[in-house]
Amino acid sequence: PKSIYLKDYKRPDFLIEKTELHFTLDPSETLVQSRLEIRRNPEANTPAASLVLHGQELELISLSIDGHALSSAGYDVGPEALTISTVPDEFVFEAVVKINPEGNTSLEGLYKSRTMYCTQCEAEGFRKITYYLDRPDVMSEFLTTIEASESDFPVLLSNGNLIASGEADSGKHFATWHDPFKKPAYLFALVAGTLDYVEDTFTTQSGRDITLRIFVESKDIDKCDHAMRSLKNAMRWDEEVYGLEYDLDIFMIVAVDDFNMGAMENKGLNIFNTSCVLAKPETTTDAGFQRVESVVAHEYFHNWSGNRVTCRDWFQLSLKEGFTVFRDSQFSADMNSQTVKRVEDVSVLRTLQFAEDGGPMAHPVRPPSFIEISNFYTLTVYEKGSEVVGMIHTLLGAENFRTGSDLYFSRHDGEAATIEDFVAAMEEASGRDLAQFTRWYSQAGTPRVVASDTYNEDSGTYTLTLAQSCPTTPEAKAEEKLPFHIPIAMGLLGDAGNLPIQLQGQPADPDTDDNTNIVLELTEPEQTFVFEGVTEKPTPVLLRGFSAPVKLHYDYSREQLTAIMSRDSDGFSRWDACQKLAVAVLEDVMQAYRGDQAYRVDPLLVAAYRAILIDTSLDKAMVALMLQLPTEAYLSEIATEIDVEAIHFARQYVRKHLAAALSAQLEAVYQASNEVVPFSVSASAIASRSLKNTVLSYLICTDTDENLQLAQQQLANATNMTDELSGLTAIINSELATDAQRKTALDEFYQRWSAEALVVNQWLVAQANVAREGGLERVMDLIQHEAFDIKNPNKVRSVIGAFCSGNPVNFHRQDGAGYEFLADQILVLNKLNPQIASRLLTPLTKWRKYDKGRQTLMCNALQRVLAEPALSKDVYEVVSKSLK
Ligand code: B3K
Ligand code: ZN
Repeated sequence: PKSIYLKDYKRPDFLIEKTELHFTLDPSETLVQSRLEIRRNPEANTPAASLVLHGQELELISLSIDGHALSSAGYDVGPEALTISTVPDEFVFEAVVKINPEGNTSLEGLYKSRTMYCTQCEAEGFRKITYYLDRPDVMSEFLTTIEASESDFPVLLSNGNLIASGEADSGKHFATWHDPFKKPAYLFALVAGTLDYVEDTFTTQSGRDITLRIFVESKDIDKCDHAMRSLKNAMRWDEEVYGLEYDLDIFMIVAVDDFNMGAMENKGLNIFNTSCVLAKPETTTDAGFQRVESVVAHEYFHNWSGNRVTCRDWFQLSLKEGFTVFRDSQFSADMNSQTVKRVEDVSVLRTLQFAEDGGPMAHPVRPPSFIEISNFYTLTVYEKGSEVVGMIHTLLGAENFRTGSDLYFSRHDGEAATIEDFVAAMEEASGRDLAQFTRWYSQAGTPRVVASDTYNEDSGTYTLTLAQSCPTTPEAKAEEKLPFHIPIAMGLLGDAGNLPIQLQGQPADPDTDDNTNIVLELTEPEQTFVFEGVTEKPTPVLLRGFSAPVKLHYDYSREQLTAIMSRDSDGFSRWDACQKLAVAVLEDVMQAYRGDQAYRVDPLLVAAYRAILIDTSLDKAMVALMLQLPTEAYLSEIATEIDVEAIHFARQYVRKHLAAALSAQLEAVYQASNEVVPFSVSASAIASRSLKNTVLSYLICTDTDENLQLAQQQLANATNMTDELSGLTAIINSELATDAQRKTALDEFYQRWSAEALVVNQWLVAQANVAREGGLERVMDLIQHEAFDIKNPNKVRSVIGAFCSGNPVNFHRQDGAGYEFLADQILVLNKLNPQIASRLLTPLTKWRKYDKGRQTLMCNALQRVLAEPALSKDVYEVVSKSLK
């Protein structure tokens, strides 16, 4: 397999003005007739170019140009393309091909999920439907007719507006959809099935009525309310915050069970993984509700950031994804809690994206090359891409950012744009030069910023020095990297609270009433900032709100951290200080574990936790977040060499210690928050459950009968899935519970919920994550369970994915059996579903961070995968790059 490079980008030789498709659906022999109005692209300036159309796994039936059938001498068909060497400057191309949806286990192109047909075309799936210029800079108007059995597939959907429907021959019917907006083929969608729907309407700011429909299998019709509410909130929010209005007369969402990712923003016809659309209190956790809200919004926001303005090529993926993640994060923060959302996003970024940035698949937000684009739907392109947009927002301010966004959308509406176009609009709107800033798009790796300071009491000056560097990543050595433009939001903390800030050489800004916060701009390798009028030795609070995706080091004392934790004005910084303190305490225990010394849990942490447990004025969500110790995954990310056992031991030890030392306070909080109130997904109701269940997870560590009973009662009496699943999780992780008690809890839960696939998935995850000994054997049993299906990505993620990334002590067991298990599963999935196989590889790619023994075992597993003769591009790229 060969790499494709951004630097080789060329405009398309041909454009497709109009696309007409006719589908005759059949499980194994679907007929696709296409009629394409094609003309040479004047901008390509390639007057003699042959017509080369993408096409994969298609059975060609016939071809014609301007109504004349082509004989086989007139074209050449390869496994990935159809070439016609001589064509006129403008012509009508027609093709008939046959495809096999039921045999399509890759879930890319047209496939069957349970009883329905559906499609997934991004990035390059349309070429598995018919011959086409399957690239995002070829945008066309689509007219789609679907023909199928009326009794089996009463609902026939595609993009745009329904313009005709009726009877066809032999018990069939048809529907014709027209999408007036030009779009690339990756936004094409088709759905056929027996589906129910809920309907609502939305009146846009300009007074147009939009029909909203969510299509689901009838058994799920009671789980659509939250998605509908979220959709309407997102539509209103995008009008208010970005001035963007919906354009078609109808907006549809379809829920499908077999789906490679969360959802897909096809124009006017979003297709969703059931896990990202269905929700009701009895079956869905609070995290699930929030995921539905954010994914519904994300896909809706793509209508502008992605569809109306799309990407010129797949290297620009973050243009739509980074921006849209930024937009959905802003939305979720507005709907719920700013600080909680920020803490959640930063946790994901620092745990998972930083790990990606430090591993063999590290790539810039705009990758310079790829073998398989599906491998680049990454945390870097999405989450770091969103952080980069967020930094532009911070540097420009909300108002200029909005002006820039308006300019970007008006200037590029109906076009396929680049990241340069986006940055240029932001520069023009604000008058700021973002040239250096764009290095965030081209240099990979997480920059490191080291802060040091001095305080001069006599002159009242405080001097802060910031030095930046960036580690070596596959595309560039550390010494070749140029300095980043890094916005560092910060403040100074004194004994009684935040101190006023006066930067030397900068007049005080009369417009701001908050003079305790400033954004420093670090652009040099090293820079010094002098603050004046500082009346006491301050503690710097750096990177408030996590203003840049960097690793910032400052040598805080533990007392300084507790001061920030209790007194800083920024909620994110208070949480972050708490994490840092917890990391320090955990590292003490890890060191003692390795050195065979006595364990000590710094009483400062116990005191800090006690203080937040008894302070009823605090936001419960923040208390819950602060009480959660850094995860094993985060501790692994920040470690130079990952000591799997020490990390697990330390975390367990500190949890038990805290649970014992704070048992009275924990019990009091549990009782106080275990009130019976009508269910709601308001931020405050979620906060309350989050605190209660965090506390329960501590109480269960005390190994007392009473607390085990507490968990059993919670499981038995729960009226929502958040409480029910927390009860179950507590029991199956309890050291005190007997095997029989654990089994009963699991069996009863399964009996209760076996008909609800999404609940069963959570039941699988809960088991895959149990850290007690024997995890691998339990997971091997689970993949034999009737509830498991290797062809369903949600099941694969719930068992294999959850185990390999969420259960480090068992996955990384010393004998390497966890690695061999994963390699076995990857080899099976490589044939069935390459995208899922490739995603599952992630934990093995991090082998360099483990001890020598594990390194060898992990590499052996990777080598065994690499030796497979029929390796998909997806898996080949990740394995070969990881072993390099
Ligand atoms: N754009 C899709 C992702 C498609 C992934 C293709 N392998 C979902 C999203 O980001 O909204
Ligand atoms: Zn997206």
